[in-house]
Amino acid sequence: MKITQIEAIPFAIPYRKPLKFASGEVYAAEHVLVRVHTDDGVVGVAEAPPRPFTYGETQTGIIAVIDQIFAPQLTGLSLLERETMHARMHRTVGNPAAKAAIDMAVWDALGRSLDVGVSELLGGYTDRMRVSHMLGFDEPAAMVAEAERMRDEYGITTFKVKVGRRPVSLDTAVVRALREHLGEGVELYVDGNRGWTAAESAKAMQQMSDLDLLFAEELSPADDVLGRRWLVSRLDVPFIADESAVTAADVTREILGGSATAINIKVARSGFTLAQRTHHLAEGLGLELVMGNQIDGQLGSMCTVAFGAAFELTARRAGELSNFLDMSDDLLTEPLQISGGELAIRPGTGLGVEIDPDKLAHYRQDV
Ligand code: MUC
Ligand code: MG
Repeated sequence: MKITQIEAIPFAIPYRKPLKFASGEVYAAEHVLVRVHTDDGVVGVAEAPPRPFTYGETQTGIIAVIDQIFAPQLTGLSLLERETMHARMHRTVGNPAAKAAIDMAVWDALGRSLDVGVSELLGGYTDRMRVSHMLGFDEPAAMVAEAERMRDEYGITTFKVKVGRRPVSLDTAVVRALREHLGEGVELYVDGNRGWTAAESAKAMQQMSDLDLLFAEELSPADDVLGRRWLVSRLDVPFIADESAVTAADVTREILGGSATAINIKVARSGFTLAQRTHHLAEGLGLELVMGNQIDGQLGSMCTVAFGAAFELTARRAGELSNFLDMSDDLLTEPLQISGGELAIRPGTGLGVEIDPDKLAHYRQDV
């Protein structure tokens, strides 16, 4: 179970329609496929989605940090020495998606080596999650039509609505239209990606106070410390910290400082090992958890559901697992299927998915 090689392979798959939100927009999945090889011939896989507008990582930077720093540090370690791996990677600040993809590929390789599923290895609570679909910026009618299609085709009844535009009425009109067209039976929450000030956020939440929102996420910047604390203290729904709470230490700071009351776990930026730490901390603090989406492809979405299904606290809420549906293609031999509003983990060992060599050859950018 010794690591012999770590590969970082760039690939690009276009989106059928871009996803737009307050801090950026994504037109193509320009991700990095990470493969961890062992001396037993096992290969673990995961994908790293660079999000320069949130974490400062780029596709080229992820490949460079893996090739030049992490691969030499980790080659030769056993798959079981995960704390040693993290101690070594921790010497380099930042680079969350690069570290996370290595961590998840190691867990996949470990599951394959032990002949067990990763989700069972992590916690094994259940085998599926309800799905929440993230709706990017558009006109109200287009966002309603997308939500209706997701409900009718896939049975999805939870929607995260991107907000943070100015004036705030652009977004509050969308949320109102969604509630009016979809009715009381759906769950709606909003994510501002820091686009509004605290005062704008309070105004928007006031305008939507009759719309029965489940959560509000990262409406204003956490760096606006007093404003954010003021905002969170006056809301009557949990306020989710997403990009402001990447590590367990960030979670502690944001929660104890009164700047959030719930947490978004994204395995794309924490991997399974650090996500476990955040999960356990949140459980101890009595916080709501939502499994988030870093605009993941199918491999990343499988990683998210594998972690989310492993614990009662993360399986309780719908996970953001469906944005791969907007991609024109993917790398897996068997595409993920959402049905009845749910996504299930795959039976089998590791993550239970395989990379299609022809698709990888077609989409990889380094040959
Ligand atoms: C979110 O929850 O903020 C968009 C980019 C990213 O990294 O995450 C999102 C979704
Ligand atoms: Mg978010």
